Amino acid sequence: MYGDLDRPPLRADALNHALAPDGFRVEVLEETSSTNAVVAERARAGEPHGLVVVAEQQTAGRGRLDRSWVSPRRAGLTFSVLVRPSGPVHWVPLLGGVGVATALREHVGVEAELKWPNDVLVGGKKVAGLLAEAVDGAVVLGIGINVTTKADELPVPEATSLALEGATTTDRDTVLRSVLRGISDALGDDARSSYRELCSTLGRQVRVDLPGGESVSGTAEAVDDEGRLVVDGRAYAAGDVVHLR
Ligand code: BT5
Repeated sequence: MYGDLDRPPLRADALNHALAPDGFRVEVLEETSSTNAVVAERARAGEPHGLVVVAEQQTAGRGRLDRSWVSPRRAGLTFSVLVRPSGPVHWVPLLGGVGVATALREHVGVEAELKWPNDVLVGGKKVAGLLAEAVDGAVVLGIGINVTTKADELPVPEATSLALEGATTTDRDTVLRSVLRGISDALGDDARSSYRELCSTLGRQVRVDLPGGESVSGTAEAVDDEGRLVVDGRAYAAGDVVHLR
């Protein structure tokens, strides 16, 4: 087991001080069900852009569809950002992924890439996942990143953590600061071309498992203006991608 010394708590005051110039207000909760649920509630109540709620532990962390996100207390970062986009909402989750992947590459020393729609992979394994939910014109961008998680703590064999991939830092304050700044830059610059560069799905043979239960296989050719994945000429708005080769 990791003791408290190995997994220190986040420092809310320092985070707020560092991130206020970037327009973020950070709240750290010791435990909650799901940070997406907390931020969605605040969005409905009219909270402005820039709220970030981080939980040291989630008891009901969510993935897409009815899946869950599982992470031991303080082993990772689990947080949600309230985004009130000035442009089209379709690209917000994809640009969020660009922010995460760019920050991990530039400040954390891992070769992060994106699997459509927005899994963050290192060495082909998932180090982070994003879940975007639309709430009254706002987007709640939920992000889970495995930081010091050990192999036997990861829920699935296709997962990894920054520590396991030889990151130059596993200090969660540092990683969170870099990632939030990365997200702010990616949203501000409308970094669609960066998405296409970082997305290792493009140009590959893939299988897309569609929400209805069907699957299609083919070449992932493009991501269109609505953020959909184009496979052999047909665009798909949702689904789980398997990279075949
Ligand atoms: C995602 O869903 O990858 C989106 C995950 C978003 C989590 C954040 S944490 C903060 C915020 N609050 C929330 O409640 N959620 C967001 P999806 O693509 O559906 O992947 C879920 C699948 O990934 C699961 O079914 C597992 O197979 C796997 N998984 C679960 N926990 C994982 C972990 N820690 N690392 C890697 N894979 C994981």
